[in-house]
Amino acid sequence: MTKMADRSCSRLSVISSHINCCKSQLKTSCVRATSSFNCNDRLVVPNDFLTEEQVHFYNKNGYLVVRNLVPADMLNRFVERFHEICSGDILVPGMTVMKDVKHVKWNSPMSERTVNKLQNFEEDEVLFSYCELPQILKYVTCFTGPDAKSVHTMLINKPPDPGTKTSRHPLHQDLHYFPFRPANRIVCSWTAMENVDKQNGCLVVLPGSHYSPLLQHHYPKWEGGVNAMYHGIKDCDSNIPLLHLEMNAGDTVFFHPLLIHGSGANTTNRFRKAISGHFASSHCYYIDVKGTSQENIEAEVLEIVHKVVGEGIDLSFQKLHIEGEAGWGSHYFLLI
Ligand SMILES: O=C(O)CCC(=O)C(=O)O
Repeated sequence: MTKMADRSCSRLSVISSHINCCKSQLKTSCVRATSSFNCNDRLVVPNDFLTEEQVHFYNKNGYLVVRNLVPADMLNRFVERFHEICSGDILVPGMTVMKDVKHVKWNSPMSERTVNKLQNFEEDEVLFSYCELPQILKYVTCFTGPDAKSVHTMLINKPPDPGTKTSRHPLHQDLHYFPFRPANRIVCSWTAMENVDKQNGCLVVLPGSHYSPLLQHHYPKWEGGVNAMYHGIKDCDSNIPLLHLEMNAGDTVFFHPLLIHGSGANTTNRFRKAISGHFASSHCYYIDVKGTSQENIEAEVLEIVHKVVGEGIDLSFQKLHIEGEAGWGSHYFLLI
């Protein structure tokens, strides 16, 4: 707990160095949301950056692919950093390193073949530079508005699947994981770190599904097992017309948090890496998820965090997002 408290203090001081306020601003945000922020029913914030065609496409489909947005030298640096982290040379405070469920069972050591996700890399300056890229933020702010903040970060690795199909990611909506609203002011930016196609498990999306409500999620009953926190939409129709987003390294997709998406198994002997960030307007406000479909993810997150920091600590789903305790969520205002 002392270590955790130390880490929380250091995270908070990093946060203070990015911003002058945090919790108080978030807590008052719902007031400002109604008074000064009146385009929450729009999917795109009025701007003079996106073309009419791009606005129309995002409104209709809930995503927008921008080709060749992140340069190869940056992607190479991210890959290198991933290797440094897997080899244990670098420890990033607050970051969770996840192994594929089969490697958790087999107790395999950390490596590029076993680690499937780095989560919350805000305190790693190399990886976090992704979230600060002007060309990413230029698009992000078309959806969040100018006061964008980073709320979640991931580097997702999909090593060749050895036949267990555990490299699949079930169809889901990202809003399931977020206890704040409005959904229209949240966006994910997902950049392919290498060429991604149907064979190595590119993203699949259901165009237009961002008009659905937030659906009930649970763990799919997959024979080989499912990765921790990989909830999928309950009773999802297996015949829905999914679209494979085949992309080249550096291409980036921006998508709405209600868009139904996931990814298939990597059936090749290549890797499939992507780096992503979720951003939200600092006018977003927290909601109480009690009695909603998000109750199960709240319970699971709190159980995991309590195991790490001990019982008896006053935690809430919202507080974890504010303070980033135990590596879950963080708020770094980007003030652009
Ligand atoms: O990169 C992928 O395969 C899917 C990632 C994703 O949808 C997520 O982590 O929420």
